[in-house]
This record gives sequence, C-alpha cells and structure tokens, in this order.
Amino acid sequence: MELKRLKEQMEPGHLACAGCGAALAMKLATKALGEKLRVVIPASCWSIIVGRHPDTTLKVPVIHSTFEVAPSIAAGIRAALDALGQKEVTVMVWAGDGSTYDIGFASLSAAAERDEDIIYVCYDNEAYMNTGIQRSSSTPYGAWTTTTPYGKRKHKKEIIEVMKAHRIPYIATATVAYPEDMIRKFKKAKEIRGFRFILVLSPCCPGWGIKESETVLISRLAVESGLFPLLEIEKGKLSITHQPSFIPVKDYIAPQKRFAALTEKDVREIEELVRQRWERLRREEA
Ligand SMILES: Cc1ncc(C[n+]2csc(CCOP(=O)(O)OP(=O)(O)O)c2C)c(N)n1
Ligand SMILES: [Mg+2]
Repeated sequence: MELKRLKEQMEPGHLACAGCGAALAMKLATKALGEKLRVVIPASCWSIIVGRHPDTTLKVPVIHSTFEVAPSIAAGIRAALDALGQKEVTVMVWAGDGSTYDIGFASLSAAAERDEDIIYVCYDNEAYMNTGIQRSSSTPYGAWTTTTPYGKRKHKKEIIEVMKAHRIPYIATATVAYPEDMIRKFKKAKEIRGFRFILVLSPCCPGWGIKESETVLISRLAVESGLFPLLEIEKGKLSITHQPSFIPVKDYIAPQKRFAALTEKDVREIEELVRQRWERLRREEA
C-alpha cells in the first residue's frame, strides 16, 4: 500500500492523549505532503502535541501563532518562500475548529478571498478541547460540553458551505478511517495553486467520551451514518468520494458519552439533518 511507502514526517513521540484523532490526522497529512513543508499552528491541542523546540514531533519547521492571524502568517511565509525562489515548499495552517469556525474566522475568510497560495486544514474535534471541552460553533446538536451541560441546541455550522461561498480552487473533507482517500486529497491539494481548505474529522477520546481504541471506528461510523460526508469540491464542482451505507445515526451516537442524554426526538432531529444534507449534496452533484 502507498501509505507504507510514504516517508514519516512525525517522530514516534508526541504529547497527544492516547487515541487522539488529530495526532493520527497529522501523521497522514504530513506523510502525503512530504518534507518540503512549513506548518503554522494556532492555539489548540496541537500547540501542545507538537512539543517544544528543538524536540518537536514534526520533522518539518513549525511556527506557533495566535488564533487570529494563522492564515496571515502562512501567507507571509508563502510570500517569503516565493521571494527566495522556493516555490516547491508547501505552507500549511493546521488549526482546530475553535480557530477555524470561530475565533480565527476573519483572517481565514480574508486569506481565502485573496486566494492565498496555502493549504488550510481544520482538524475538527468539535469543541475547544485544549481548554477543557467548551462548545464551539462546530459542536454538533445534542453534544455535551462543559458549556452545554444539557446538550447543545444548535446544529454544527456548515463550514464547507461557508468556504464554498469563497469560490476557492479546492475544498475537501477527510477522516483517518479512510486513509487512502485522505492521502489522495492531500496529495491533490499539494499540486493545486491558490487557497485550499481541508476539513478532517478528528475524534477526541476525553471530549467525546470514547475509548482510545475507538477513534478509527467512530470516524468510520460518522461517515457511514451520513453525518460526515467524504467529498471534494474542485473549482466549485462537487464530488462525493465515498458512498455511505447510511447506518442508523444511533449507531454513531451510542458509543459516545457526550451524546448520553439524547432523546429519541433528538436522534430524529439529527436524522432529519442528515436527510436534508444528502438531498442537497445529491442535487449539487448531479
Ligand atoms: C483569543 C484567545 N482566546 C482564547 C484562548 C485560549 N485557548 C487556547 S487553545 C483553546 C482551544 C482551541 O480550540 P480548537 O481550536 O478547537 O482546538 P483544540 O483545542 O480543540 O485542539 C483556547 C480557547 C486563546 N489562546 N486565545
Ligand atoms: Mg477543537
């Protein structure tokens, strides 16, 4: 398999919790992008996971940033690399959902609108995990967080729709449960010029209340229930890259403690969201 052939860009040691979906995601993403890479990491779990210089787990250079400016810093690095003639080096922002959907959104939107030549990745663990599991606008309907103790009453922000409105050249979603799909999308993104946005669903064991061994399984159930569509949008053209089997939403929800208080009515509310989303996706793909 190609995965085995690709060179590892992460050292064996890192500071993530056992079973961290975001750690697995970085491992795959950097394998696909290779060593000619610069990574900008705004405040998040990954600020910690990567470790301190000179012992960082990534073999490629890392720049830490505040939430608000990660895409601007990445655009600046891109400009500097271009001035140095280092066109072959890829610049990637690796940000959490709090950064992407909420606190850093202004600079993300601005960089996308300017079509900066960078890859922006949101590893989406659906809450502010590093500061102790607070809700973000990516937290799904019904999920427990410390700031939604009775379950969130709003659906997740449709960030793919928001990014689509920026008319950028490439948008994709991925999960670690489908590594070949994920690697292919990162490799494709690497070859495209302009602003590229990739959303990676990244289960968080303490935040979601799942076992360390369940990260990949839960990622797969998110896809197969239809809740997390695997897709890509190239120059506005949508393709579904994996047809889900539409297992019951309950099968995805049941193993996760964050959904423990969900009622039958709540489950129906989520099923309705899945139905409407797929109706729209099928229409758009046609
Ligand atoms: C402006 C600002 N507000 C709050 C914080 C504190 N803070 C640091 S990391 C973090 C959580 C980030 O959440 P997310 O982007 O989803 O990444 P995760 O921790 O889930 O990996 C917060 C709120 C900060 N660093 N800057
Ligand atoms: Mg998060």
